[in-house]
Amino acid sequence: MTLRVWFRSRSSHASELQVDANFAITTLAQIRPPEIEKNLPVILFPAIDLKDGQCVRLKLGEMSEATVFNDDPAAQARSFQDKGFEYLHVVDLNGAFEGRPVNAGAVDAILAALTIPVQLGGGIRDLATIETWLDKGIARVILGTIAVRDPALVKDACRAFPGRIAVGIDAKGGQVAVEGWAETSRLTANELAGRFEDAGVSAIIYTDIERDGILKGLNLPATAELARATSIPVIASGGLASIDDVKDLIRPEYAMLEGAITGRALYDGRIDPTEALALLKRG
Ligand code: AMZ
Repeated sequence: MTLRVWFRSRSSHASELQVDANFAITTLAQIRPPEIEKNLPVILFPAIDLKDGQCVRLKLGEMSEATVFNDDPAAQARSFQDKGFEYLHVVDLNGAFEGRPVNAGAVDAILAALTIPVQLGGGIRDLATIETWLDKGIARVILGTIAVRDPALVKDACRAFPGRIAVGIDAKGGQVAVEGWAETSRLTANELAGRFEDAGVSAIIYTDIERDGILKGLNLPATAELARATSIPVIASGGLASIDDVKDLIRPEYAMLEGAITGRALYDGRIDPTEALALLKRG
């Protein structure tokens, strides 16, 4: 049995899907009808970055520059959900540096405390770890280093877990950084994204490292440039500083973006969640 359906993509693209008898979903073709670009919801993802079991924010990805905002990640996650956020972004920072999950206990506690979906990155480097997290209830995993080192693994994961694999592309000086951003590859963001065209990656989270954690404002022009170069929905990350960034997200030229990550500005109280979420709902 083959069932073909159309779905509204959060990106600037719609995709024709084929759902086979095993309910595996394969993208058959991608088109860009401009009329569906309007009025799609923009997701604001509150971020929980975990270091040594605590919720922290770093500056420019430096572990030595950590500010602890909460020592109870599950309570922090619950508070974001209670404020109306609909999707949580979690990073296991120790995991990203060590190449394996380190803050699994804190992630388990977050999952137990929430009903909203959670995306998780940091130290997820093989299929077994991907499967473990998805079985535990992570909505989608974010693959960073492995997307540079072993793109075939990302493609295998997309086939095995349709709709549940995102790629994290973190760029510094135009080059993609890996291993907790301690190393820089020779790839540009566009080159890396190009490797996954038609692979079934559900989203790219694009971080401008040179803005991350220092409230410099989102780099929306560069994020939009990446979004125009790929059919994969793109999420903006790094530097979101104020409600003005949120307002920019609903400008027509950025309508193709799936959403944005907010970290320090939220913890600092520079953004009022109710105001931000109301703006995005109207947009
Ligand atoms: O802040 C950092 N130094 C950092 C960070 N936030 N290093 C990696 N990461 C995040 C990426 C992505 O979500 O933005 O970790 C994830 C990638 O981890 P890995 O282990 O797949 O490279």
